[in-house]
Amino acid sequence: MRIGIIGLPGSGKTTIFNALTRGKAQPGGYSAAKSANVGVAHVPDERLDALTSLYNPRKTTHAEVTYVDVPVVRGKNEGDWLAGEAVSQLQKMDALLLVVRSFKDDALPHVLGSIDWTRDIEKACFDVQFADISLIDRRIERLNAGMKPLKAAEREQTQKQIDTLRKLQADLEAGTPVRAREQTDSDRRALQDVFLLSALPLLVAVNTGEDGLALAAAIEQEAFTLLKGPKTGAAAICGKLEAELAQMPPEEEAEMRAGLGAGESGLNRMIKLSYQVIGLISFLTVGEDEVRAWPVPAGFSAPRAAGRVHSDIERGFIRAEVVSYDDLVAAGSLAEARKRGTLRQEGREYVIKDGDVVNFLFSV
Ligand SMILES: Nc1nc2c(ncn2[C@@H]2O[C@H](COP(=O)(O)OP(=O)(O)OP(=O)(O)O)[C@@H](O)[C@H]2O)c(=O)[nH]1
Ligand SMILES: [Mg+2]
Repeated sequence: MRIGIIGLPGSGKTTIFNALTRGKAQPGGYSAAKSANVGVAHVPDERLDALTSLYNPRKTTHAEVTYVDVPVVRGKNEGDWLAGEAVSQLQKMDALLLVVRSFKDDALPHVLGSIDWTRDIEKACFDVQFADISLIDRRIERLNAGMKPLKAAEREQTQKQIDTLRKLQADLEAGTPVRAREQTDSDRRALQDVFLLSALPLLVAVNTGEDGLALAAAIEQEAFTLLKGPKTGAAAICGKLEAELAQMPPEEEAEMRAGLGAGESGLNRMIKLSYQVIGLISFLTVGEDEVRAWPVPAGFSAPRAAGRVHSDIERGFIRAEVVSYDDLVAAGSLAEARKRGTLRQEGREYVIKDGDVVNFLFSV
């Protein structure tokens, strides 16, 4: 799970990257970094905290999300930022995180001359869709070039693919990102080997100054309305403050947060959203050694989920003992849950749900 961070030059991408991953990448100076910054964030999960108190394990392991801070291109125009190498790096991501600037700082001029984060969202979406239109053009050129030696039936297939791509392109030109479409089978086939950026889930981090803290809910609502569509999400994050908090020892950080009087941080909301828009859920395992959250795509069967723990467990899968997190906490232990009948035996067909506490039985 890799999420690519994008946004206009100077919007605060590297600052937010540092906040999300507790990283120490150098912000400022127009993409000081020549290569991408890559870092990992732990997905906050209150259930893990509660299970850790219950089991007192040697180790607690959170699910993780990887963030990639892709350096933007400085083009001829101030607004050019998405081109060439940046596009090919982003094509490998599972989702995009767009950072837009809403903090005010007279010492740092905005590349478009004024602070207007909703305009920046619209511009970025336009630029992403424009990049996709070019990617489709190139794909169609290549398909056309390869037509000649094909047999009639193959040629017809390729022509169908080109027609579908043209349709996608027309929609992009009309402002509809690929993610907002109901995808047909022929869409899926045509998209298989052209990785379009607007097909990826899109998150927006509105980078506010400290005065944005009180407005977070309103900002998020406004961003949400603007994005509409499925596979999108938004959080207001005070980038600079969060990047500083991320460098503090945990106790000091907690004290500072309490002092600020804010509820859950935008940062936590963003990490959770990142996890959700990619379509991941967590199942949990417990024990004296380790309490752990395991990320799996929604819809995974029990044996496939078991394969994430170890391939042997998938191969030798017998059954899974499953209790929901709530039922386990209510019972206080697996043994008590078993007595109460809330611990169930599930077979190969069982679809793992978010918050399932699972013990796999297997033999190899
Ligand atoms: N006052 C204030 N300054 C910020 C905030 N977030 C970022 N900055 C500053 O804005 C400048 C640009 O931030 P970066 O994080 O480097 O932005 P970026 O998007 O990575 O920039 P490029 O990689 O050059 O495109 C830096 O000087 C940051 O310290 C904020 O919330 N408040
Ligand atoms: Mg940067």
